[in-house]
This record gives sequence, C-alpha cells and structure tokens, in this order.
Amino acid sequence: MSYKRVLTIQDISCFGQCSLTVALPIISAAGIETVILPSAVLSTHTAGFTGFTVRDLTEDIPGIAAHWKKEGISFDALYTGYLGSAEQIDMVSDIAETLLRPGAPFIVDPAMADNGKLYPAFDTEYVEQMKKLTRKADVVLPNLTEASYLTGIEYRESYGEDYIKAVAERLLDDGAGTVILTGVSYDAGTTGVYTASRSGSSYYRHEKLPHSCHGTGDVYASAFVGAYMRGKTPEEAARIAADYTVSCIRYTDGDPEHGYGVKFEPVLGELIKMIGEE
Ligand code: PXL
Repeated sequence: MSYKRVLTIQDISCFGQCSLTVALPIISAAGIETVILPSAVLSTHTAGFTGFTVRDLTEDIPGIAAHWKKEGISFDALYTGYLGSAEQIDMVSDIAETLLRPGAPFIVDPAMADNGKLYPAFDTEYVEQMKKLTRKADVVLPNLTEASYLTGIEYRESYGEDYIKAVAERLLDDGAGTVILTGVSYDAGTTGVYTASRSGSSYYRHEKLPHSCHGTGDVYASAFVGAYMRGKTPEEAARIAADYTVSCIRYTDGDPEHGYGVKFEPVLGELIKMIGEE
C-alpha cells in the first residue's frame, strides 16, 4: 500500500464532535496521513448552541495554499466539508486544481443543510457557490436536504425509488462523478445509502436507530474517505461508512447528556477492522 496523504478543509468546532475534530481522528485511524486546513474556528457547532464565537479564516487560505505550493506539497485527495464563507468556495476550487496530484479524487460533502433546512450560517449565495463545487467533484456525499438544494428538486420527507434515482441522476448530469446519497429511507425501520455513477447504482439498506445525533454526516463522510483512500470501491466504502456510523449512533444512543455529537471514538476499532478486511 502506498502511503496516502489527504487534505481536508472544514471548520474546527472546538466543542461538539463534528467537522475537523471528527475527520482528523477518523481518517488518521484509517491509516491515512491527514492534513487539515481550517475554514473557520467556532467555540461550538451551530446546532443547538446559542452565542457561539466564530472566526472566519477565509483571508488565511490563499497564503497557506501558496506556501504549500512553494514547498512542493501535494495531495492524494481533497475532502471538503463545512466551509466558512461563500467566498471561500472559489479558493477551495483553486486548491483542487493546483494541489491535487494527477488523478487524485476531489470529494465534497456539501455540509450545509439537514431536515429540510439550511444551517443558520448559510444563504442562497452559499448554495449557488456549493453547486459549482459539487459539479467538479469526483465524489459528492449529500443528504437529501442538501441534494434538494443542489438540484432544485423539491425536498420530500417520503418518496420512492424514482425520486431518489431522479435526484442522483441530476447530480451526475450536472457533473459529479459519483453520488452517495445518505439517509435514504423507504420505510420506518430502515434507512440506507444510495450510490450512483455513470456505470450504475446500488442501495445499501441498514437499521434505522430511533434517535438521530448531530454530526453523523461528518462521521459518515470521514469514514467513507478513510475506506475509499484505502482502496475500497465507492460502494464498499459507502457500506463500511454506514456500518460504522450505525455503531457510533448505537454507542451514543440513550445518553441525554450527549445530544451534541456522536461518540465515535470507542468504535474506531470496528472501522479499522472493516477497512482491513478483504
Ligand atoms: O456537522 C456539520 C457542521 C459542521 N460545522 C458546524 C456546524 C455543523 C452543523 O450544524 O454548525 C460549525
């Protein structure tokens, strides 16, 4: 196995178990060197907390990227999540063009919305910019709310296979290489992941636990990146990430003190084992 180096760009929510505080340990545990570029620093994430502090790091990004370029530093993948501003999205696009090694995948989690709504920090300008980024992505990992914002297809709480196929096809037509739609649930007891590319599609169905936790999208995308960079196919990585995320939610479930994030750390061994299996 060659030693892979991934760059991930997303915020640091100092408290809250999401974005970089999840991506760095999970991708590292997968055996991949993980370089970080913080898009912003917040005291907590923005879901369920009030009065959090935010420092937008947009101004720092061009200088950091220029330094890396001068040093000859390059990456085997770029994985982006929650970004600090609409303006930052062009900078990220530039980094994908200048610092990725030839053939290295650009993986975009358009972390901007959930449960039918945009996160509080974002507006239509951010959505328009994110559309540009996902069109360039080799792999895009939206939940259904994000997919609806990206495609303009109406958000639905209940749907059938035709709706999911139409959403994924629109994202592929727009330019994404592989689409991984998360939280695709056709019945009350199960949920799953729909993977689509120009060569076909598949659905991995798994148990739906009674409570949803904040931060599961970041845990999922990070585990996907780790497995994918260790040579799994998109379908295999999508399944491993789903099984890992379910284990994390099961471990967290029922702790009223821990609604702010997912207890992903004690379950990392399971992820490492799944990635190590042939
Ligand atoms: O988990 C997505 C996320 C990341 N970063 C920040 C957030 C959220 C979701 O609310 O607020 C700052």
